[in-house]
Amino acid sequence: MEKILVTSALTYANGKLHIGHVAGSYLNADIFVRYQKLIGNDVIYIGGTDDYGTPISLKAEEEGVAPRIIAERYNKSIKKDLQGLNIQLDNFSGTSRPRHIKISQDFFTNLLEAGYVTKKTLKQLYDKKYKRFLADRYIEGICPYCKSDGARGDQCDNCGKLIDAINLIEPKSKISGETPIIKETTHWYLNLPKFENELREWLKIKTYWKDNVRNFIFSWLNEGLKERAITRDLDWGVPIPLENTKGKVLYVWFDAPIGYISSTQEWAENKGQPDLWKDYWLNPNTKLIHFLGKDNIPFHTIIWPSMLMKQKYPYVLPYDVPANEFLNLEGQKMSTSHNWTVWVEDYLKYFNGELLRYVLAANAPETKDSDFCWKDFQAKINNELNNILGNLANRTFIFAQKCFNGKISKPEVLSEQSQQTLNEACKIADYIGGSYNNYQVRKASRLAMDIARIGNKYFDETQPWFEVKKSKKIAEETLYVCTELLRIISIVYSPIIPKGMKKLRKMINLPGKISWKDLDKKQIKFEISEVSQLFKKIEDKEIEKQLELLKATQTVEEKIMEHG
Ligand code: B3M
Ligand code: ZN
Repeated sequence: MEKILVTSALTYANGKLHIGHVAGSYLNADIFVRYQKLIGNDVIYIGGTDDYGTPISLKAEEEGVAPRIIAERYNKSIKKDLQGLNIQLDNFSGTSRPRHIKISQDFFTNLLEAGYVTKKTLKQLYDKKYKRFLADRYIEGICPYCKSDGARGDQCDNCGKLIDAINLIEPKSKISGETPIIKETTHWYLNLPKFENELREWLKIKTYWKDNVRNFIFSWLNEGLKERAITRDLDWGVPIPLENTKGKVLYVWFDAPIGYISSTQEWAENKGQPDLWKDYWLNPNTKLIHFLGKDNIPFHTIIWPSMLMKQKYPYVLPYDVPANEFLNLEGQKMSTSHNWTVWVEDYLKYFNGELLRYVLAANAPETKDSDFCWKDFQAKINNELNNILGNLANRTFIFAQKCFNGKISKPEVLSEQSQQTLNEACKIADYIGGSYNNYQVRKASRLAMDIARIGNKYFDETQPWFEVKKSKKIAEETLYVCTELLRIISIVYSPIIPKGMKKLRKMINLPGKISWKDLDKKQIKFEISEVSQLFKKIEDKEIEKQLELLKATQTVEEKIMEHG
């Protein structure tokens, strides 16, 4: 049995959950965790919100409330929307909770004492009108690398590069709109160059990491690591644990990943076993797996491991960092500031969470960016879930009820065709397991649907509606094989569409609790009951409605832009 600790990137608590978050790091992690549970591994799934940092304080200023109010509001809202999609984390915390402060400060102190943090006086951008240093997102300008407009003081969304705000071209303060002046301040820097050899050594054996992740890391390393400031002049954040440093806090990207640990500690405390977190974090055999979007790669593969290496506790280092690419919407880059996204809360007002799980899994941005579009959503639900999988269940079960009173038994001998069909399904089920294990959700989904395709083809070829008139036995054999395929599907598809598969199992009178090993337990008899439609079809007008809603938010947005 393996010990696995899975995390999803901590969502900034400055807004609601949208489909980009789901496709980027939540759904794929949830599917992976569900599979690991099915094969009997000891796995916990940890997450929460990233509560500090300028995204949250900016939002608070916009609304004229305290940052804590914003953080708590969105922590609740994100947690609820995740539940609506049946994404089951073992713990969902937030980095502004008290337990997180002490451990973050300890991380800082340990690095400082080990000689990996240095204090420096430097020049920074300062808003004269508001008498404030402009950290990270308080500043915008042109990216010094790719020259795209709207780059933030910490990172450019367009090229993904981390930026030192002072290098932005034509910087503007987000609070006053004015050009900032340059002023001296003091900050603490993490000496990344000093980690280079150790990092390279550690990364040497990570040959199994995804190509997109490895390419990113090595281009970073080859450009040469730079020292990075890990403190900021702000009042919202973890105060730095040194005398006379009022108004200085840890940089959000320093404390955020520590949130994975503090969330695990919270989980252990809630379980009444406060030391249980150590079983995962301090165990060299734990597989620590971070799911995240590609813009978070350098933080998790360079900065975070460096931080972990120099602690007093022997923390485990990331085993894998399966980063996803981005999800676009209707062919355009998703953007929350332009309201060009689908908010999960809104989605759930119209559709079942399972459908989104299915479509995002089938279309996961695993190796390259992918696109969510409503027409394709409808096509996938109607043509695949309904016309292939739903159809196989429907035709098999209705027939079984009509001609066999729902009772189907395994024939003593199976025809060669029947045997081959079952063998093929078992072989595919193995591949599906391998795909889940390799974070290949798209492939797993396609293969699982292939089993249903094979079932429909077999049903068509064996013509039970025709055979039943001559020999009930031959018709029963078809129904047996198809029900057996559906039983297999109910296991292999359960990480992606757990509720639908539970419903399917109920129709075949099989227990809701499953394990991957059940695949081998061939069923001798089936009793089919309570047949109903597995998934509902989506009408054109439902999709038109969504497209209208999307357009409406755009129109409002344009109006705001026009009238200021
Ligand atoms: N909050 C960035 C993001 O939401 C950041 C992730 C933190 S993971 C430790 O993409
Ligand atoms: Zn750029």
